[in-house]
Amino acid sequence: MQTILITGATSGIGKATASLFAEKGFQLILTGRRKERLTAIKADLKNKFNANIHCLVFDIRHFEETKNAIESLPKAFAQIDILLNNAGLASGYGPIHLGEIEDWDRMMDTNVKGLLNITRLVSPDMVSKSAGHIINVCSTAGHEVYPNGNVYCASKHAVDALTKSMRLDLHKHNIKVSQISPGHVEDTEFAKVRFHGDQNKANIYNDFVPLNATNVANIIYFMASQPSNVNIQDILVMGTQQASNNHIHRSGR
Ligand code: NDP
Ligand code: 8X3
Repeated sequence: MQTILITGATSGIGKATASLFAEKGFQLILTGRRKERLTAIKADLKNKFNANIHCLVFDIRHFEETKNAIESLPKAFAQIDILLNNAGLASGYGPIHLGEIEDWDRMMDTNVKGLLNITRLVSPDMVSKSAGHIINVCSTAGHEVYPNGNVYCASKHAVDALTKSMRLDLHKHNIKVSQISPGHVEDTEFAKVRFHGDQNKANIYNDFVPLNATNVANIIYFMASQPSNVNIQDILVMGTQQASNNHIHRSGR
């Protein structure tokens, strides 16, 4: 049985991916800061799919906390086949000269340093066994920029650079490094978090149909289920009404 560790499994893309991989018979390590969410998701997936699940509660921004969590894994969960680097967020939306330092720290510490923290802890074991797959959740914001997106876009450009450079370092150890770069995705808490809980501002999907979290989970599963000689490097995917970060046909749902 293969084991996947999913960061940021308490909602959105991570939660949808946890459900799909449980259905497909994977053993899961689910992580996030909200313990009660993880407990409920574990019970639900155990009930639906009889899935083996271990939950780890930690803040990925802090290396020592992340290290303690990984080191606490029971033996049955210690061999990680797939690492899904999904935990991430946008915090704030505004021009650079009015940016909040706290928002900038939150995004860079989570999206870039958090991804690095867990990769540093999980990848050595993959190297020692010459097997493994790391899938990074990037964004269209890692490929192009848009007004008011400045630091979030920079953090996702950094993810794109790390995906490419991790692949250069790890391909000789038979480790696949892949990336998915979605445009707007609903059934997530992304917009609510970006707008600091302001539900009115977070209503950004009223007038077009974006991707949903299950669409993205399906693509992640497609990436993870290729034969051993195939590594999908990046999938850039948007809803049909979205052509780029700056071109959305808001013609209704
Ligand atoms: P959600 O807000 O629904 O999920 C984000 C997840 O990240 C949560 O499970 C959250 O868990 C976790 N997380 C955030 N900060 C931390 C932290 N400090 N430590 C540990 N876990 C953390 O949003 P999405 O599902 O949309 O986001 C998932 C990924 O997809 C992100 O990397 C995002 O940038 C990317 N993305 C999203 C798009 C969208 O339009 N929704 C489009 C393209 C990419 P908890 O709060 O419990 O810690
Ligand atoms: C999330 C999509 O367009 O808000 O990465 O940057 S977007």
